[in-house]
Amino acid sequence: MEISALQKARYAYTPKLPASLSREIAGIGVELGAPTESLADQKNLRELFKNTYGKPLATFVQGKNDKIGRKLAVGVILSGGQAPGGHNVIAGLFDGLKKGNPESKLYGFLRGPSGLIDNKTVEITPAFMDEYRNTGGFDMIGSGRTKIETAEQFAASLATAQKLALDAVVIIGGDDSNTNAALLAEYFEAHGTSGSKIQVIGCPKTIDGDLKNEYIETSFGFDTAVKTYSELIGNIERDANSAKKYWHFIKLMGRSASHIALECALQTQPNICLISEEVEAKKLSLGQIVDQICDSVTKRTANKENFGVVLIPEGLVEFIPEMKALIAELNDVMAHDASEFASEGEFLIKIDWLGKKLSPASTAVLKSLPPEIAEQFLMDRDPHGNVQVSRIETEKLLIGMVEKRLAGLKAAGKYSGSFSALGHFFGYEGRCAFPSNFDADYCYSLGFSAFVLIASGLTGYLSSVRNLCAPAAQWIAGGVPLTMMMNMEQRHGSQKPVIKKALVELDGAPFKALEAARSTWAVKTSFLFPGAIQYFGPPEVCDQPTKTLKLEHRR
Ligand code: FBP
Repeated sequence: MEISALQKARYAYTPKLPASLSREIAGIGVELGAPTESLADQKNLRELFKNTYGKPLATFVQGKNDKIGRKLAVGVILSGGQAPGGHNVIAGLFDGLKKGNPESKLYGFLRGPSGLIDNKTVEITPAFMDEYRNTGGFDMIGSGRTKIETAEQFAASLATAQKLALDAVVIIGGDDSNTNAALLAEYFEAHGTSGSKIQVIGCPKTIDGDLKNEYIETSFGFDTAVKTYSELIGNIERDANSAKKYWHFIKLMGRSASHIALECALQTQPNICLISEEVEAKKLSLGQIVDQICDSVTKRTANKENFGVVLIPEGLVEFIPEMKALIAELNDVMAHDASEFASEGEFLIKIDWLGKKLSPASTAVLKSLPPEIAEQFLMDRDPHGNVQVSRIETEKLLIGMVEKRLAGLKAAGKYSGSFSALGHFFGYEGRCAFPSNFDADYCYSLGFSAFVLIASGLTGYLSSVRNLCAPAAQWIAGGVPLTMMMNMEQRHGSQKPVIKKALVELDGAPFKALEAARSTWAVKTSFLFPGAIQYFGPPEVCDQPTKTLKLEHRR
């Protein structure tokens, strides 16, 4: 295999571990806290997770661990969208297993959870592992979005795990995949042969940054993805400031939450950064959002600056009240009348048919959209029932509406500038970058922690590494019970147990930092150019966590 110079250099990088995990393996003890409760809906969740509800928090400390040297067989799954650092989670898990007992085995399930259902595996050998250390991507074993949900799928998963004589399965995924991990842990506890119950451990992955809480400070991949996008945004800002002729509308991945857009704004200081959670809280209509953008455009024109940068979170449309209602109604129709919907064929026929199913207000909103955008609202949902926001071209929708509004202002003599806009979407560009030093270290530590949780006999936990603004040696490693992060939510038309998504908090320090600066940025060019991720060099350039993490956790 031909490899780049950087890939070769990254093979030689040794990820840092917290002190609690770098000691001699038999000295890694586990301290268990008091029983825990779920975030909400305790009664329902206790009932649904009879065997795994309410486990104690686990923290790794100096101590004696008699179980850690057992010979183990573990299977690992990469689930959902790619996020930089996934290979290092596998590396941490692999190295932990081999350190515990050189005869332990690690299997990779191919192409996501379906690999577990269909028993498609590869054994991870030392040579195979070495090809992927500190590299981006999930190509080592592939990923997928299959959801384990039917009785047959759960039974097939158990059969595979038993056939391979597994002690545990590790699921590396986001909120939906870890909800699946919680369900699988419960199923294995309820159905496994007594004495040989198969454990399930999750690891917090997603560039979206929305799998976080008191014990999970950030999901892995967020750090590298936002730094990659910020580099690109900074480059575009410099181009805009050089040519002085374009407004750039940049949609940023992140699904529902605006963490990525917010962090990129703090790193690059664009003219405008929309935050979906604020749009929802203030019940801003699409028209009001367009007004905000036009206000900045007209003020900058007055300063002879007919250029600028607007950041748009991917999930924005789901938070604009009239669009949110439309999407919710569409989701229900598509869940309950799926075959009828599919058989309606042509887009225009579908729209007519939907007119009979949707409320008059939602029908009007759908019909008011440019047809190519309306069509994007009707595309297939993902296996978890979510609308695929990455495929809705919000940046184009906003450009079109701003152009129209400015034309009106011009006709009324209230605007005299020129407006030429370009749309961009940054998403896939950031998901498979070489993990930053932060993500390389964090992921390796998460994988190693997953091993210690397994070796200590625990199940139904999410691997957790905290205190991330401190040097790696001071990170605090352990596990958080999956049920502790759950509540009940409406999915596919009924109430389901799910891990709660963390959205941007409007009283949180990162949003406050944006709020304090944005009126200046909207008018005055204040661009900041972070440049490319650096892997080698001074710590203030190479080893800084995100601004979000620092604002939320630096004491
Ligand atoms: P996960 O939640 O699985 O980590 O995926 C994140 C994400 O990158 C979102 O930001 C984006 O909306 C979605 O995946 C795109 O999905 P796909 O890769 O299936 O196109």
